[in-house]
Amino acid sequence: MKIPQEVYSIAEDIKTMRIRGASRIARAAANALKIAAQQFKEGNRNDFYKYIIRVSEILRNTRPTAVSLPNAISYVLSRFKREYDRGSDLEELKNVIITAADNFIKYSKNATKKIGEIGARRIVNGDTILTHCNSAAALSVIITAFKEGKDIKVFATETRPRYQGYITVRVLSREGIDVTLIPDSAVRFIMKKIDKVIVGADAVAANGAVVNKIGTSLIALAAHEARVNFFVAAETYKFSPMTVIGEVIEIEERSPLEVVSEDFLKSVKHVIIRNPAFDVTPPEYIDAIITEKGLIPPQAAIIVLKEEYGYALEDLMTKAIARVEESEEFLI
Ligand code: RI2
Repeated sequence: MKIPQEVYSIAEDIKTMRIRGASRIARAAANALKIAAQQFKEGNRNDFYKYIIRVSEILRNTRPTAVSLPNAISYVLSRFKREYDRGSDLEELKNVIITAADNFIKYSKNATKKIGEIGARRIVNGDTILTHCNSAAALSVIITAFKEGKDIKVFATETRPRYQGYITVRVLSREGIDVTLIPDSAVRFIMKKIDKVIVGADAVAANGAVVNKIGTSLIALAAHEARVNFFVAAETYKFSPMTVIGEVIEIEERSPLEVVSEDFLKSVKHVIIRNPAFDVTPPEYIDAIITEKGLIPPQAAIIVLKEEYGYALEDLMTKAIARVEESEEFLI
Protein backbone atom coordinates (compact mmCIF):
# COMPACT_ATOMS: atom_id res chain seq x y z
CA MET A 1 0.00 0.00 0.00
CA LYS A 2 1.42 3.39 -1.02
CA ILE A 3 1.97 5.85 1.83
CA PRO A 4 -0.35 8.88 1.42
CA GLN A 5 1.30 12.05 0.05
CA GLU A 6 -0.18 13.93 3.04
CA VAL A 7 2.05 11.90 5.38
CA TYR A 8 5.15 12.87 3.39
CA SER A 9 4.01 16.52 3.40
CA ILE A 10 3.63 16.52 7.19
CA ALA A 11 7.06 14.89 7.57
CA GLU A 12 8.59 17.52 5.27
CA ASP A 13 6.86 20.35 7.19
CA ILE A 14 8.35 19.04 10.46
CA LYS A 15 11.82 18.64 8.92
CA THR A 16 11.83 22.16 7.39
CA MET A 17 10.26 23.65 10.57
CA ARG A 18 7.11 24.85 8.83
CA ILE A 19 5.62 22.87 11.69
CA ARG A 20 7.76 23.64 14.76
CA GLY A 21 7.59 23.64 18.55
CA ALA A 22 7.99 20.32 20.36
CA SER A 23 4.28 19.96 21.15
CA ARG A 24 3.07 20.94 17.67
CA ILE A 25 5.55 18.48 16.17
CA ALA A 26 4.21 15.70 18.40
CA ARG A 27 0.58 16.46 17.50
CA ALA A 28 1.45 16.61 13.80
CA ALA A 29 3.07 13.16 14.00
CA ALA A 30 0.01 11.71 15.77
CA ASN A 31 -2.22 13.30 13.14
CA ALA A 32 -0.11 11.82 10.33
CA LEU A 33 -0.54 8.32 11.81
CA LYS A 34 -4.31 8.97 11.99
CA ILE A 35 -4.38 10.05 8.30
CA ALA A 36 -2.36 6.99 7.30
CA ALA A 37 -4.80 4.69 9.12
CA GLN A 38 -7.85 6.40 7.58
CA GLN A 39 -6.44 6.17 4.05
CA PHE A 40 -5.27 2.55 4.16
CA LYS A 41 -7.19 0.67 1.47
CA GLU A 42 -5.62 -2.42 -0.11
CA GLY A 43 -4.31 -5.13 2.16
CA ASN A 44 -4.90 -7.29 5.20
CA ARG A 45 -4.03 -6.71 8.88
CA ASN A 46 -0.42 -7.85 8.37
CA ASP A 47 0.02 -5.44 5.42
CA PHE A 48 -1.47 -2.72 7.61
CA TYR A 49 1.01 -3.48 10.41
CA LYS A 50 4.01 -3.15 8.06
CA TYR A 51 2.52 0.00 6.49
CA ILE A 52 2.04 1.71 9.88
CA ILE A 53 5.59 0.83 10.96
CA ARG A 54 6.91 2.41 7.72
CA VAL A 55 4.86 5.56 8.35
CA SER A 56 6.14 5.79 11.92
CA GLU A 57 9.77 5.53 10.74
CA ILE A 58 9.27 8.33 8.17
CA LEU A 59 7.93 10.57 10.96
CA ARG A 60 10.53 9.51 13.55
CA ASN A 61 13.39 10.50 11.24
CA THR A 62 12.27 14.12 10.74
CA ARG A 63 13.82 15.83 13.80
CA PRO A 64 16.05 13.91 16.23
CA THR A 65 15.94 16.06 19.40
CA ALA A 66 12.31 16.77 20.26
CA VAL A 67 11.54 13.66 22.34
CA SER A 68 7.85 14.58 22.18
CA LEU A 69 7.89 13.22 18.60
CA PRO A 70 8.97 9.61 19.33
CA ASN A 71 6.88 9.68 22.54
CA ALA A 72 3.78 10.63 20.55
CA ILE A 73 4.51 7.86 18.02
CA SER A 74 5.09 5.35 20.85
CA TYR A 75 1.83 6.44 22.53
CA VAL A 76 -0.11 5.48 19.38
CA LEU A 77 1.97 2.45 18.35
CA SER A 78 2.00 0.80 21.81
CA ARG A 79 -1.81 0.70 21.80
CA PHE A 80 -1.86 -0.45 18.17
CA LYS A 81 0.64 -3.27 18.78
CA ARG A 82 -1.25 -4.47 21.84
CA GLU A 83 -4.44 -4.81 19.77
CA TYR A 84 -2.53 -6.41 16.89
CA ASP A 85 -1.11 -9.03 19.24
CA ARG A 86 -4.64 -9.69 20.53
CA GLY A 87 -5.65 -10.60 16.95
CA SER A 88 -7.94 -7.59 16.31
CA ASP A 89 -9.15 -7.30 12.73
CA LEU A 90 -8.17 -4.57 10.26
CA GLU A 91 -11.05 -2.19 11.06
CA GLU A 92 -10.42 -2.49 14.81
CA LEU A 93 -6.70 -1.78 14.22
CA LYS A 94 -7.49 1.32 12.17
CA ASN A 95 -9.81 2.58 14.89
CA VAL A 96 -7.22 1.98 17.62
CA ILE A 97 -4.78 4.27 15.80
CA ILE A 98 -7.39 6.95 15.06
CA THR A 99 -8.62 6.95 18.68
CA ALA A 100 -5.11 6.96 20.18
CA ALA A 101 -4.02 9.81 17.90
CA ASP A 102 -7.11 11.86 18.79
CA ASN A 103 -6.56 11.18 22.50
CA PHE A 104 -2.90 12.23 22.32
CA ILE A 105 -3.75 15.47 20.49
CA LYS A 106 -6.49 16.32 22.98
CA TYR A 107 -4.24 15.46 25.95
CA SER A 108 -1.41 17.57 24.53
CA LYS A 109 -3.58 20.70 24.15
CA ASN A 110 -5.03 20.28 27.66
CA ALA A 111 -1.56 19.70 29.12
CA THR A 112 -0.26 23.01 27.75
CA LYS A 113 -3.30 24.77 29.22
CA LYS A 114 -2.79 23.05 32.60
CA ILE A 115 0.88 24.08 32.64
CA GLY A 116 -0.29 27.67 32.21
CA GLU A 117 -2.60 27.40 35.24
CA ILE A 118 0.03 25.74 37.46
CA GLY A 119 2.90 27.95 36.33
CA ALA A 120 0.92 31.20 36.65
CA ARG A 121 0.70 30.60 40.41
CA ARG A 122 4.46 31.25 40.60
CA ILE A 123 4.13 34.62 38.83
CA VAL A 124 3.52 37.65 41.07
CA ASN A 125 2.36 41.19 40.38
CA GLY A 126 5.18 43.32 39.03
CA ASP A 127 7.28 40.40 37.74
CA THR A 128 9.57 40.95 34.78
CA ILE A 129 10.00 37.69 32.90
CA LEU A 130 12.60 36.64 30.36
CA THR A 131 11.73 33.97 27.79
CA HIS A 132 13.65 32.42 24.91
CA CYS A 133 12.58 31.09 21.51
CA ASN A 134 8.86 30.39 21.03
CA SER A 135 7.43 27.84 23.45
CA ALA A 136 3.68 27.34 23.67
CA ALA A 137 4.13 25.93 27.18
CA ALA A 138 6.19 28.89 28.40
CA LEU A 139 3.79 31.38 26.79
CA SER A 140 0.85 29.55 28.36
CA VAL A 141 2.30 30.37 31.80
CA ILE A 142 2.94 34.02 30.90
CA ILE A 143 -0.42 34.64 29.19
CA THR A 144 -2.40 32.84 31.93
CA ALA A 145 -0.73 35.02 34.60
CA PHE A 146 -1.52 38.14 32.54
CA LYS A 147 -5.18 37.08 32.08
CA GLU A 148 -5.41 36.58 35.84
CA GLY A 149 -4.73 40.32 36.10
CA LYS A 150 -1.06 40.16 37.12
CA ASP A 151 0.95 43.21 36.06
CA ILE A 152 3.91 41.66 34.20
CA LYS A 153 6.57 42.70 31.67
CA VAL A 154 8.34 40.31 29.33
CA PHE A 155 11.72 40.35 27.64
CA ALA A 156 12.01 37.97 24.69
CA THR A 157 15.19 37.03 22.87
CA GLU A 158 15.34 37.12 19.06
CA THR A 159 16.58 33.51 19.10
CA ARG A 160 18.97 33.27 16.19
CA PRO A 161 19.32 31.77 13.67
CA ARG A 162 15.62 31.18 12.99
CA TYR A 163 14.34 34.17 15.02
CA GLN A 164 11.45 32.33 16.72
CA GLY A 165 11.46 35.20 19.23
CA TYR A 166 9.66 37.33 16.65
CA ILE A 167 6.70 34.94 16.89
CA THR A 168 6.79 35.28 20.68
CA VAL A 169 6.71 39.10 20.65
CA ARG A 170 3.84 39.09 18.14
CA VAL A 171 1.81 36.66 20.27
CA LEU A 172 2.46 38.54 23.54
CA SER A 173 1.84 42.01 22.07
CA ARG A 174 -1.45 40.77 20.55
CA GLU A 175 -2.47 39.78 24.10
CA GLY A 176 -1.66 43.33 25.26
CA ILE A 177 1.43 42.28 27.24
CA ASP A 178 4.33 44.75 27.62
CA VAL A 179 7.10 42.92 25.70
CA THR A 180 10.65 43.92 24.76
CA LEU A 181 12.68 42.12 22.08
CA ILE A 182 16.42 41.77 22.71
CA PRO A 183 19.34 40.22 20.83
CA ASP A 184 20.37 36.85 22.29
CA SER A 185 23.72 38.37 23.28
CA ALA A 186 22.00 40.90 25.60
CA VAL A 187 20.64 38.34 28.09
CA ARG A 188 23.35 38.82 30.77
CA PHE A 189 23.13 42.62 30.36
CA ILE A 190 19.32 42.50 30.86
CA MET A 191 19.37 39.87 33.66
CA LYS A 192 19.54 42.53 36.44
CA LYS A 193 16.00 43.62 35.39
CA ILE A 194 14.62 40.05 35.39
CA ASP A 195 12.66 38.43 38.25
CA LYS A 196 12.06 35.03 36.58
CA VAL A 197 13.12 33.16 33.47
CA ILE A 198 10.53 30.86 31.84
CA VAL A 199 11.49 28.69 28.86
CA GLY A 200 10.14 25.58 27.15
CA ALA A 201 11.78 22.22 26.52
CA ASP A 202 12.37 19.78 23.70
CA ALA A 203 13.45 17.03 26.05
CA VAL A 204 13.90 16.39 29.78
CA ALA A 205 16.48 13.75 30.71
CA ALA A 206 16.23 11.28 33.62
CA ASN A 207 18.72 13.35 35.65
CA GLY A 208 16.65 16.53 35.18
CA ALA A 209 18.85 18.10 32.50
CA VAL A 210 16.76 20.03 29.95
CA VAL A 211 17.32 20.18 26.19
CA ASN A 212 15.93 23.36 24.65
CA LYS A 213 16.66 25.88 21.91
CA ILE A 214 20.33 26.83 21.55
CA GLY A 215 21.20 29.63 23.94
CA THR A 216 19.00 28.34 26.78
CA SER A 217 21.95 27.07 28.82
CA LEU A 218 23.69 30.48 28.50
CA ILE A 219 20.56 32.16 29.85
CA ALA A 220 20.44 29.62 32.71
CA LEU A 221 24.09 30.37 33.51
CA ALA A 222 23.44 34.14 33.61
CA ALA A 223 20.30 33.60 35.71
CA HIS A 224 22.20 31.35 38.13
CA GLU A 225 24.92 34.00 38.51
CA ALA A 226 22.28 36.70 39.15
CA ARG A 227 20.26 34.48 41.54
CA VAL A 228 17.23 34.72 39.20
CA ASN A 229 14.75 31.82 39.31
CA PHE A 230 14.88 29.66 36.15
CA PHE A 231 11.71 27.70 35.27
CA VAL A 232 11.15 25.19 32.49
CA ALA A 233 7.60 24.59 31.22
CA ALA A 234 7.41 21.06 29.82
CA GLU A 235 4.64 18.54 29.31
CA THR A 236 5.43 15.04 30.61
CA TYR A 237 5.50 13.65 27.05
CA LYS A 238 8.77 15.61 26.61
CA PHE A 239 10.48 13.49 29.26
CA SER A 240 12.91 11.00 27.71
CA PRO A 241 12.55 7.33 28.74
CA MET A 242 15.69 6.37 26.80
CA THR A 243 17.88 8.50 29.08
CA VAL A 244 16.93 6.23 31.98
CA ILE A 245 19.21 3.59 30.43
CA GLY A 246 21.95 6.11 29.70
CA GLU A 247 21.04 6.96 26.11
CA VAL A 248 22.11 10.47 25.09
CA ILE A 249 19.63 12.85 23.47
CA GLU A 250 20.90 13.75 19.99
CA ILE A 251 21.44 17.50 19.45
CA GLU A 252 20.20 18.34 15.96
CA GLU A 253 22.74 20.12 13.76
CA ARG A 254 20.94 22.15 11.09
CA SER A 255 22.06 23.71 7.79
CA PRO A 256 24.76 26.44 7.84
CA LEU A 257 22.44 28.34 5.49
CA GLU A 258 20.24 29.09 8.49
CA VAL A 259 23.23 31.02 9.92
CA VAL A 260 24.86 32.61 6.84
CA SER A 261 23.78 33.40 3.27
CA GLU A 262 24.87 31.36 0.24
CA ASP A 263 26.84 34.40 -0.99
CA PHE A 264 28.77 34.64 2.27
CA LEU A 265 29.54 30.93 2.18
CA LYS A 266 30.88 31.33 -1.39
CA SER A 267 32.93 34.39 -0.41
CA VAL A 268 35.06 32.62 2.19
CA LYS A 269 37.38 29.61 2.11
CA HIS A 270 38.21 27.13 4.89
CA VAL A 271 35.45 28.57 7.15
CA ILE A 272 33.28 26.11 9.09
CA ILE A 273 29.77 27.17 10.10
CA ARG A 274 28.25 25.27 13.05
CA ASN A 275 24.50 25.38 13.69
CA PRO A 276 23.48 23.22 16.69
CA ALA A 277 19.73 23.80 17.17
CA PHE A 278 19.63 22.92 20.89
CA ASP A 279 21.76 22.82 24.01
CA VAL A 280 21.60 21.13 27.41
CA THR A 281 20.92 22.96 30.69
CA PRO A 282 22.13 20.98 33.72
CA PRO A 283 19.64 20.44 36.59
CA GLU A 284 21.64 22.56 39.01
CA TYR A 285 20.73 25.69 36.99
CA ILE A 286 16.99 24.84 36.98
CA ASP A 287 14.77 25.84 39.91
CA ALA A 288 11.68 23.90 38.81
CA ILE A 289 10.05 22.15 35.89
CA ILE A 290 6.37 23.07 35.44
CA THR A 291 4.47 20.05 34.11
CA GLU A 292 0.74 19.41 33.69
CA LYS A 293 1.03 17.04 36.67
CA GLY A 294 2.53 19.73 38.91
CA LEU A 295 5.73 21.67 39.57
CA ILE A 296 8.75 19.45 40.25
CA PRO A 297 12.45 19.94 41.06
CA PRO A 298 14.53 18.72 38.10
CA GLN A 299 15.87 15.90 40.28
CA ALA A 300 12.34 14.42 40.33
CA ALA A 301 12.36 13.85 36.56
CA ILE A 302 13.03 10.14 37.12
CA ILE A 303 9.82 9.91 39.20
CA VAL A 304 7.80 11.44 36.35
CA LEU A 305 9.43 8.97 33.95
CA LYS A 306 8.59 6.01 36.19
CA GLU A 307 4.97 7.19 36.57
CA GLU A 308 4.49 7.96 32.87
CA TYR A 309 6.58 5.24 31.26
CA GLY A 310 6.86 2.59 33.98
CA TYR A 311 5.89 -0.30 31.69
CA ALA A 312 8.31 0.82 28.96
CA LEU A 313 11.16 1.47 31.41
CA GLU A 314 11.05 -2.13 32.68
CA ASP A 315 11.25 -3.35 29.10
CA LEU A 316 14.11 -0.90 28.31
CA MET A 317 16.03 -1.89 31.47
CA THR A 318 15.59 -5.63 30.76
CA LYS A 319 16.87 -5.22 27.19
CA ALA A 320 19.77 -3.01 28.32
CA ILE A 321 20.83 -5.53 30.99
CA ALA A 322 20.52 -8.38 28.46
CA ARG A 323 22.78 -6.48 26.05
CA VAL A 324 25.40 -6.00 28.75
CA GLU A 325 25.26 -9.65 29.80
CA GLU A 326 25.59 -10.80 26.17
CA SER A 327 28.55 -8.51 25.53
CA GLU A 328 32.00 -10.11 25.88
CA GLU A 329 33.24 -7.31 28.15
CA PHE A 330 30.66 -8.24 30.80
CA LEU A 331 32.68 -9.28 33.83
CA ILE A 332 31.11 -11.56 36.45
P1 RI2 B 1 6.65 24.03 22.89
C1 RI2 B 1 11.12 24.65 20.18
O1 RI2 B 1 12.04 24.11 19.25
C2 RI2 B 1 11.85 25.53 21.19
O2 RI2 B 1 13.10 24.96 21.59
C3 RI2 B 1 10.83 25.49 22.32
O3 RI2 B 1 11.34 25.95 23.55
C4 RI2 B 1 10.52 24.00 22.34
O4 RI2 B 1 10.48 23.62 20.96
C5 RI2 B 1 9.22 23.65 23.03
O5 RI2 B 1 8.17 24.28 22.35
P2 RI2 B 1 11.90 24.45 17.65
O6 RI2 B 1 10.76 23.60 17.16
O7 RI2 B 1 6.36 22.55 22.76
O8 RI2 B 1 11.63 25.94 17.51
O9 RI2 B 1 6.59 24.50 24.32
O10 RI2 B 1 13.23 24.03 17.07
O11 RI2 B 1 5.82 24.90 21.93
